[in-house]
Amino acid sequence: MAMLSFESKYRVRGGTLVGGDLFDFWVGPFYVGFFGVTTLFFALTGTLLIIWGAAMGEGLNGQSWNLWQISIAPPDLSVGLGLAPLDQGGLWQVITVCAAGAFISWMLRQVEISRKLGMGLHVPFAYGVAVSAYLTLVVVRPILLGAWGHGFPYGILSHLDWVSNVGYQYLHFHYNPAHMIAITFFFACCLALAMHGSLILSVTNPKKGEPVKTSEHENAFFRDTLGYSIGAIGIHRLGLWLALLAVIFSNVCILLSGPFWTKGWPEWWSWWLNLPIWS
Ligand code: UQ1
Repeated sequence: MAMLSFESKYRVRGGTLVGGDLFDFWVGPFYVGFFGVTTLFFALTGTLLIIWGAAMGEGLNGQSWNLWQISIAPPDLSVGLGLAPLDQGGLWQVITVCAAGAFISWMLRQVEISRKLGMGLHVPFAYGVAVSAYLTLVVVRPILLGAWGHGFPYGILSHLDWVSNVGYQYLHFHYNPAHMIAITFFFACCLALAMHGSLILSVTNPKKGEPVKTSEHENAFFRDTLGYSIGAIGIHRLGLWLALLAVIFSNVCILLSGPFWTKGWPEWWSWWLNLPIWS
């Protein structure tokens, strides 16, 4: 693949965490590195195992090769935190190791590339928060509950069923306070991106013949509308935190459900009715 003229300037040696110079090279546009190799290994192995599981007829209703119904289920709750035979949830366990291995390898490859370029580690950090959501669901919460069977099944429809079932187990999941906060951050994140995206496109799209507008225009617009401008770097800090907090509170909301609260979430709010001020 052709290299862009400026690319060679950034193809510098070093910054690796593992392997020294051994994997410090590119294949076409892609940086390899030790963690590029491990990402590829785990991702390929995990994917092939899912396909193998589908071929073994692990799907819902015993159907395989129906894309919607293909599902690799975790072991029965009775297995606890032990290892299960491959056809009884063991495959799910191996695939989970592959997925975690691939996600963490990808993050560490981002760290190596950031170090190579002398950048901050914000990208791997943000990506790591996304990975934490997966690990919370299939590793941390199952361990706290004492069984791998609490993880979600790997299938398009089956994982939706899992979300629905776990939700109804707590009667009305929207009463989960951490769920409420997470949703608030998700919505605020969408609002911030819509405001920022529209603002940037508006200043870079002036009337014909006029020059592109400046950051002064951006500040002036929001000072005129809201009385406040958060600034060019500020909006990116805000956006990143809104996104990260959405995921972090999602982790909290599902970790509370089961390990720390087993009743319906609507009942949690009885602390309000039980306040002594009402008597
Ligand atoms: C903003 O104030 C700002 O600074 C000029 C931006 O930078 C380009 C923005 O994108 C947005 C959306 C705002 C407005 C945001 C708030 C929180 C007032």
